[in-house]
Amino acid sequence: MSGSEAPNHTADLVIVANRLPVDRVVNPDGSIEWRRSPGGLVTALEPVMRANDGAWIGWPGGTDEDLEPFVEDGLSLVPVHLTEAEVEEFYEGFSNATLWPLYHDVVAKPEFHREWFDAYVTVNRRFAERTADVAAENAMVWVHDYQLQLVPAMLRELRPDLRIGFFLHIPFPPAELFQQLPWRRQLLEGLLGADVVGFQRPGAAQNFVRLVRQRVGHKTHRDMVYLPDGRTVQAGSFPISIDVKGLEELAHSEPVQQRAKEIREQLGNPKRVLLGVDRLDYTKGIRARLRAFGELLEEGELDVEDAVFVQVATPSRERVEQYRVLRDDIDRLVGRINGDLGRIGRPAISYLHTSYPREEMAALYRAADIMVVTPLRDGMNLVAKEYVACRYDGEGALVLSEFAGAADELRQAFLVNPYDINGMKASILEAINADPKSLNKRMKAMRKTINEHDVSDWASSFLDVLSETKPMHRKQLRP
Ligand code: ADQ
Repeated sequence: MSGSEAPNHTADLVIVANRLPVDRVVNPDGSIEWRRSPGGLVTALEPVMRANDGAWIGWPGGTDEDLEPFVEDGLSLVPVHLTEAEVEEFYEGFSNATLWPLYHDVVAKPEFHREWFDAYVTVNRRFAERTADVAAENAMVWVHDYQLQLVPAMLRELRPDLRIGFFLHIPFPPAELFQQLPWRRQLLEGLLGADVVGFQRPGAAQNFVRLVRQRVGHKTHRDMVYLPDGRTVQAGSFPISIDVKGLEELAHSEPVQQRAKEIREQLGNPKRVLLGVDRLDYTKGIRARLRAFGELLEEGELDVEDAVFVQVATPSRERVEQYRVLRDDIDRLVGRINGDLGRIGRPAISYLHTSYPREEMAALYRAADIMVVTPLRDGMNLVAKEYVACRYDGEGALVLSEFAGAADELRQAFLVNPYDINGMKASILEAINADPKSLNKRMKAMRKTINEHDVSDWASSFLDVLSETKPMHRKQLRP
C-alpha cells in the first residue's frame, strides 16, 4: 500500500459515503496502488477536504482485507470493511434492490427482506462508529446518499458535538410510495439526526417534511422540522452540478476535437449522430428510447444512411437480478433493431458496454448532434449537464426527460415524458429538424444556467448552510 497512516480524531471535515474516492488496482507484479475514481463528488469535495483537514470514510470495494486508515495524495482515507454477506445484504440487497427501486417511483418492484434491513443497520452503525473516531471536536460531517440514511442519528448519539449534514443523490419519493417500507419510521428518524438534510429537488424536500409530520409526528413549518428536544432540522434542495470549466476546457482541447471528428468518420459520417450515455440501469429509460428510435427508422422518418444512435451503457450492479434481466433485454432489443433495420456497414444502433476516460466522453459529446437523456426517474442526471458543458459552440440539441432533476434547470431542452413513446419520437424529430438558430438560442440559455452553478457552488452552498446551524441546536457538548 502506498501512503502513510492517518492519525485519529483530527478531521474538521468528514465526508462519509458508501465508496472511498479511490479504486484499488493490483499491478502485474502484485503491488497495490490506489487510483482516484473518476466521480464528480471527489472533484467537488477535494478542495474543501484539503482546506479543512478533511477525511473521507467509505468502503474501499472488495471484502478481503480490513484496511487501516491511510493517506493517499494528501487525502486522509478511512476504509470501512464489509464482509461478503454484508455486500449481498446491505449493498446489493437493501440499498440496491429495496431502496433504489422504491425511491425511483417503483419502476422495478422493491423487495422487502428483514435480514437485509438488519445488515443495513449493522453497516450503518459501523460507518457511524468510524466517523465518531475520526471527527475532531465540533467538526462538520457530511453523509452521502441512500446507503447511509441511519448514520446521522447513530452518529449524533455517539457525538452530539458534531454538525451533521446529509445529502440524498437520488429522488425522495412521495408519501404514498415511501410508506410501503416496513422500516419507514427508522429511516426518517435516522435522517433526523442531521442538522441539514439536502435533496436534489424542492419536491423531494417537501416529501420528506410531509412524511416526518405524518409518520413521526414532529412539528414542521415549510422546510424546518422542530424536534421535541429543541433541536431543529432543516430540509432543502441543493441541485448537484459538474465541473463545468474543467470539462469545457477538455472539450476544447485539440486531441478531443480531433477524436470527435474521428468518431463521426468511423460512424460513416452520417448526417445525424444521436447519443445516449447511461449506467445500464432500469431507471434510465434506455429501452423506450431505443424503441422510439427504431420506430422512427421503421416508419421511414429516419434512414440508417443518415442517422445513427450511439448508446453507451456501462454495466452496473450485475449481481442484482433485475440488472441482469435488463442487460439481456436491451441486448435483445438492440440485436432486433440492428437485424431488422441495419444495412451492411450501417448498424442502426452502435451499442457499447465500455467505460471510457473523460477525454473519450468529451469527444462523444462533441460528436453528437442530439443527446437523448430519457430516465423514467433520476435524482439529477449529470450526463445532460456534461453534454451542455461540452457544447461551447452553441450547437447540438438535448432531449431530456421531465422526470430527471436536471429538467428543473435545463428548461430549454426538448422536454419529454419518457413513458410516451410517440411524444418522444415527435421530440426527437423536432430536435433533428430544428433550425440551427433556435438550437443555438436554447443551448446558450442552458449553458448560462450551468455556468452560474457548478459543482463547487453546490458543495459550498450545502456546507455554508450546515456551518450556519447554531450550536445551541445541539443537545449538549461532549463531556
Ligand atoms: P448516476 O445514476 O450514476 O448518479 P448520472 O448523474 O448520469 O447518474 O452520472 C453518471 C456519471 O457517470 C456521469 O458523470 C457520466 O459521465 C459517467 N458515465 C456514464 N457512463 C460512462 C461510461 N461509459 N464511461 C465513463 N463515464 C461514464 C446518481 C444519481 C443521479 C445524480 C448523481 C449525482 O442517480 O441522478 O445526478 O448520482 O448526484
